[in-house]
Formats: sequence, C-alpha cells, structure tokens
Amino acid sequence: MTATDSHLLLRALVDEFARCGMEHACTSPGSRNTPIVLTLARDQRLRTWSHVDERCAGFFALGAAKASGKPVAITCTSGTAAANLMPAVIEAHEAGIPLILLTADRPPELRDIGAGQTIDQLKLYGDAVKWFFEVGVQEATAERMRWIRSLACRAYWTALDGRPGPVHLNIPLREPLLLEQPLGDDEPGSGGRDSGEPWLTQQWPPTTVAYAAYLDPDPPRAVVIAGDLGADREFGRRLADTVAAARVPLLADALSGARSGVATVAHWDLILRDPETAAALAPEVVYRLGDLPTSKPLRNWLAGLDEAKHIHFASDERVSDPVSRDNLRLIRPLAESITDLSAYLHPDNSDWLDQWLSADSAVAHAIAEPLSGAGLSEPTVATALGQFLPSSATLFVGASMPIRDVEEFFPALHEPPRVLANRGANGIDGTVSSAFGVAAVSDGPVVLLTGDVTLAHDIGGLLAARRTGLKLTIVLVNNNGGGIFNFLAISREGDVFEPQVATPTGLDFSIAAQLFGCAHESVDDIDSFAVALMRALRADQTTIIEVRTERVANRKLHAAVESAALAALRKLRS
Ligand SMILES: Cc1ncc(C[n+]2csc(CCOP(=O)(O)OP(=O)(O)O)c2C)c(N)n1
Repeated sequence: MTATDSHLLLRALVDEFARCGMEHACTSPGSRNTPIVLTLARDQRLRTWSHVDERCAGFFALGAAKASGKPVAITCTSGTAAANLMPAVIEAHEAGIPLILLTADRPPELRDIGAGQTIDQLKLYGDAVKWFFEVGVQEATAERMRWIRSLACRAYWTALDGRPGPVHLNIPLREPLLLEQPLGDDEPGSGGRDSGEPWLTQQWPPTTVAYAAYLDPDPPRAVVIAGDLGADREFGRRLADTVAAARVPLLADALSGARSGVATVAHWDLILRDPETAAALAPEVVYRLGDLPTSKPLRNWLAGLDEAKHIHFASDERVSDPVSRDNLRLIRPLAESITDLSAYLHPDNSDWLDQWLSADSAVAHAIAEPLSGAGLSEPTVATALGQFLPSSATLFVGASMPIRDVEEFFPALHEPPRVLANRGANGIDGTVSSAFGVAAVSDGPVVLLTGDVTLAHDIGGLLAARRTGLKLTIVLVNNNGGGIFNFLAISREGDVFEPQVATPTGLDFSIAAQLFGCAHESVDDIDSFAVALMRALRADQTTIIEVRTERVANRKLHAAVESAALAALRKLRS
C-alpha cells in the first residue's frame, strides 16, 4: 500500500459519500488522519468543519446530522482521539442519528508492539454502532476501487436506513502519508457511475400492516401523544392539523413541533399531576407517534391506563415503551403514519376535547399568578422563548431543567420555532457543540437554552464561535450548580449535597465569553431579556445572555405553580 493507493481509495470513498447525499464533515487535527482530512476538505461538495477537541467534533456532527437528517462524517487521528468520540456515538445510537466515523489507525504491523498513539480501535464503540468495519490496508486495483465505492455506499445507507445511527470505518494508513505529486483525475477501473448516481442505492422496505380491523368500529375516546418527530418540521404541522380536524386531544411535546392547533392541550403535564382529573380523562385509545415524552406524570398515567388500547406508530424498529403498554406497534415511515391516522381518527362531536381544554385553560389561568409574581425565572425564560422566537428559529435545549421547563411551559403556538434536544442518552455533555452543529445546517437563527453546569461541561465547544464563524444565541440560566438536584431527596444531605452533587462552579461566564470572542449580557427582568434576545438574534457574533436565578427559589416556584394548577383542577371538578 503506497500513499497513492491510500489517496485513491479515500477519494473514491468520499466521492461516494457525496453522491449518496452527504454535505458536511467534521475534522480534528492529527498526523495519521491527514490523508482523510485532505480528501474531505478538498471535495468541493462537502463542507468541512474543523474542531480541536474530538468530543466537540462528535457532538457538532451529531447536531448537524440531527437537524439535517443526513449522515455527517467525522474523522480523527488514532489513539485516545477516537475514544473522545464515544459520548456522541452513544447519543447518536440512542437518539437514532446517522453518523459515519472515520478513525485513522496504525497499520497491523504497528499494533500491539508499543508503537506510539496506538490503541485497540477494533469495535471501539461496541454495540453503539450499527456497523463496524476494519477497512484494512489495500492496493488501489480496479477491483478494490469498486469495492471501496460499494463499501462507502453501504456505510452511508446503513447509517441512514431503518433506525438511523452511527457507523464506524476504521482506516489504517501506512507512511508515507502524503503524496509527492497531486493525484490525476483517473483511477484504476472505470471510476464512479457515469450518471453521477451512487455506486449502490439501497431501499429500506417499510412494514405494512393492516390494522384498522384491530379497533372497535365506534369512535372511541382517543388521545394522540406526540414525542420527538425528528428534523422535518412538516411532520409536526401535519400532525397538528390532522388531529385538530378530528377534534381529538393532542398531548404534544415541544420537541414534536406539533404543539399547535385547536386540539392542543398545552399544560397536559400539569393536568396529569392531579390523580382525579387524570382518571376522569382516561381515554379508550391512545395513539402515539415519535418517542415517548420524558414527562413522569405522563408515563405514570399511561402505565395506569389498563383498559385503553395503546397504538404506537413507530418510524423504526427501536422499542420505545418503557411502561410496557403498547398493544400494537406499527413500523412505517412517519409521513404514512400521519396519513393513516387521519383516515382512522373519526371526527369527535362529543364534549371529550372540551373537557381537556377546560382543564387546560383553568391551569393556564391559575399558574399565571405565581409565574408573574416571580419576575424573570427559569419557567418564564422557557415561556418567553416560545413567545419571542420567530418561527424560522431553532431552539436547542440542554438537558436538566431547561428541557423540563420547555416541556412544561412552552406555549402552544400557530407557527412554533423548531425545538431540538439530545434526548437519546440525556447527557449534559457536548451541548454547545451540538448546537453549533445545528447552526451549521440551519437557515434561521439558532438559540441554545442551557444551565451553567452544562455550559461549563462543554465550555471548549465555544471555540467553534471563532473557528467556524457560526453564530449562536446562548441563553444561560445560571443558578450556580445543577438546579435539578434541588428537586431530589439528596438535596437534604447538606454537607455532601452542595460540593458533590449541586457542584456550583462559581464561574464568571463574561470572562469565558471574552476568551472565546463572544458577546455577553446579563439580564434581570423580562423586558431586558426580550431586548437582549432581539439584539443577539441580529448580532453577527455569538452572544451569551445570562439570567441569574437561585436554585432553592426555583424549586419553590415550581411547587407553587403545581399547587396553583392542582387547586384550579379541584375547583373545576367540584
Ligand atoms: C455527561 C453527564 N454527566 C452527568 C450527568 C448528570 N446530570 C444531570 S443534570 C446535571 C446538572 C446540570 O446542571 P445545569 O446545567 O446547571 O442545569 P440545571 O439543573 O441547573 O437546570 C448533571 C450533572 C448527565 N446527565 N450527563
């Protein structure tokens, strides 16, 4: 294997990725992977994004693949560099996001003999990848060129088809790594297909099941639950319209994009906390699309619905039924599921939807008072982002309280902004990098809502602001530590709680902003928050808008909101 062999093979590999539809790749610096970096960077059809930290590169690629729905390639050098991709690979596996990992490696003769920067990279990511393949050292014969073209397509389609996920190609490279002369246009064999088509096109056969006969013919009391529906906003819109036309209550997670229309129940999470109301609103059929929202009240309610039939329209084979309630799981593309649902939902003229909507407006009315009395708080930041962001925006939400507040308080809107989050493994890691990855493939502005520990965890992700020229608006809710833990019993263990669990960082984020070339503003009321948000959306640089809150007060406010909601629901029942 010579440098010419490696470069010819890599050029064909990347050519096929681009023919299949790849548009973005992430690189990290190193020596062993320079042939891969050069090939990716010189292919005009790909946009390459350079990252110093492989962990950031992995999450940036994850964000870009999540928002575009297309596989993104990532390359890194050998050794611990490859291990740093692990968190993003796990998230991609859990969330069903297509990635193609191109790890450079030492050739076989340098493995396991103490050569530098050499670790065992075979099956490094275990079962978290859909496919691992050791590319090996090859000569660029006509036969091998056909083989690598086919291999590239197989990697691309495997990452994308069925349930998307990561694919790992381990690529050993021998020295010399670089060419003396640039490659000519020709290659052994006939090159790629003349038509510009990929070498191999693959189709994933959807499952078709006749299920209408499964249900009672009479229109049952139904609810539709929508979780994360993926990158395409059209699904959320279509689903909301379909359900509204049938007047069936729609319990939609903000991540679904379906929290709109006359059938949307915005405060379902609070409504379901009241056991009597939850029992009175028990349906006969539950239709579920997308992932199950994380809300605990929802999961408890579903777990107790013994009499109902639970029908899950799943878009891939992954099981998402943590309460073991599904009667029927229909695996088919989301677009088809929504069409099927529209044929199946009978227009409901009873007062079923009105019962849900009266509970919803009673709760909305009741919680307004504690919320407005608290000034700029964590819940009002989540609400305000719903009110102020244009529909062209994408809101990327960090784990912990931000995602819970968005789930609980994000308003129902006619044209909601897109809402994305890393919910596969619920990690706080790589959040800034993922949001920059989303910005790389988005037309509209991208706003990140994050807690302070989450921002500190991926503070190096801010390097992308300067190095990529991409722009984020970061809304930082700084409660000096992990506010979510104040809701747990551990918060009563004072001596251990603060230093070991809440972990206040005490960081001055304005200095971090300065270090990474970002603007920084502190706001303390809703009007200045709105003004700062608008200014940041118009700015040509990344801005951190910092909202200082207090963890104990935040827990009390959430408790006050819940009591107000429960009191209103009790009153409505009496
Ligand atoms: C990689 C990873 N490490 C640790 C955790 C556990 N964890 C969950 S929430 C959290 C604290 C988050 O704090 P912050 O970002 O400030 O948000 P807040 O809770 O204040 O809303 C931690 C450490 C995790 N989910 N992922």
